[in-house]
Amino acid sequence: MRQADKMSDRVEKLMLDLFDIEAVKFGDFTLKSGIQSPIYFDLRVIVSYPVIMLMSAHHDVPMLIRRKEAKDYGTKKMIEGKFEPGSSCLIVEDVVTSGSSVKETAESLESVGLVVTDAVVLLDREQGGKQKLKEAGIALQSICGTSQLLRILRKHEKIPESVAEQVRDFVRNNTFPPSQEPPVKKSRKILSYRERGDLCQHPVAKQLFGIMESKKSNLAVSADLCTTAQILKLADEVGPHICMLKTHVDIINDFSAEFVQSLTELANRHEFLIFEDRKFADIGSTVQHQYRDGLFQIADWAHLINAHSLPGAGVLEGLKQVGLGKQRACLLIAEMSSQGNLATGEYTKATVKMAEEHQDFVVGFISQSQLSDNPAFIHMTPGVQLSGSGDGLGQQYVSPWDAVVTRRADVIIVGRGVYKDPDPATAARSYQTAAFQAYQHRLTN
Ligand code: 5BU
Repeated sequence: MRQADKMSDRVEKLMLDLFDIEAVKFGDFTLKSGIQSPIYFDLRVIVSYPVIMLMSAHHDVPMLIRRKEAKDYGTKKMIEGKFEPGSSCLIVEDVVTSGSSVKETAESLESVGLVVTDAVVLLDREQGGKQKLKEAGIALQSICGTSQLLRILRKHEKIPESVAEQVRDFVRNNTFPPSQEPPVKKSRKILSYRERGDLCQHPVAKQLFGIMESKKSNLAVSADLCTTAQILKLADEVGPHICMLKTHVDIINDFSAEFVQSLTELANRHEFLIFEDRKFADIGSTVQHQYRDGLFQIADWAHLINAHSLPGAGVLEGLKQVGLGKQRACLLIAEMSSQGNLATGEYTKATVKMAEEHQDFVVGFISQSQLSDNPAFIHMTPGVQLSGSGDGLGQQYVSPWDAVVTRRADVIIVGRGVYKDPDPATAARSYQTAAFQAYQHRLTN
């Protein structure tokens, strides 16, 4: 027997069962909306029907439950169950009429960072819900619709033709009209930095989102200078305008423990994090030493470091063993700003996957575009300048607006645009304003 025939036989059997247990009733019913209906579905009885109840156990996927109202005691959660922000969630409903209940459920799920693109429903009353949900970007699959149900019940002479006709008339006259708007691709609500900070597990990511929100800054300045005095002077000047200072510690001529201490004091005073752009790219055992030991002892002072995914997951395992105990975090380099770089396509995709598998340590990406829907991941984009398109050595620049609005960066990283300016504090303020206004534009559009 063909697969499709088997399926339709099972649907037929299920519909007859639902009729027999009175989950589908015919008569004169007042619906929640106040409308009089000749057909009524009461699928609460299927708690004794294991088909739906066992879906998640049968497929071994975690199940979440949405409360109608947040309980007013305990955790006050609308969504019960364990999940990672950014995970996809399939909505399973019993009956769909106008689609508004599925839409509300999708909105609750999205407000906690879950991604909703599909819903399945046992019975579609065929009153416009499918179209409404399509407009909202949710594809609805139903096991059976009213018209098929009526055909099955008529075939088995469970109801007279007059009742079937009455129901068909009712559906025809009570279909929710599709909206006048042309279908648009669903745009998910953009969460604020504060909301994303609340969703993060890692303390460094939480702290960074908190600083970005309270200082109104999504600007990181790259202090690519070669003396400690120059770096400390710059950090003090731009400190009020930045959420993060990025260093290249191996270009400093006079590195010392005192420098680290002074930089840490400035970071505390001005409230910014320190990111050492070390780009670890060796086997786990070697990067462990590079991170912990040597002249720089990076793990002792840098809140954040970054790594190439090129060596495979071992690079993260090695760094993690040093950094996790110190509550440090890592960014993976998924894309680069330089002309002709090879971090593209499958390499970038594999990097995102690696980050997803190491969320206890990896808090985001150095990238040129948004690569993950997971709101806990921070995307940082270098190669940003207000004027200038390149540096003659492969660097390629985009504007703060392009980086944040078009490419969906969370943080812009600016080096020469700030520290080469005769007045770095004013330059930093300009970049801060441009990038934060771009973020606010994204939030409201
Ligand atoms: P610039 O002066 O704004 O061009 O400095 C950019 C900084 O970001 C510099 O420290 C680079 O090492 C760093 N960077 C980058 O420019 N592009 C990349 O793809 C990565 C890092 Br990864």
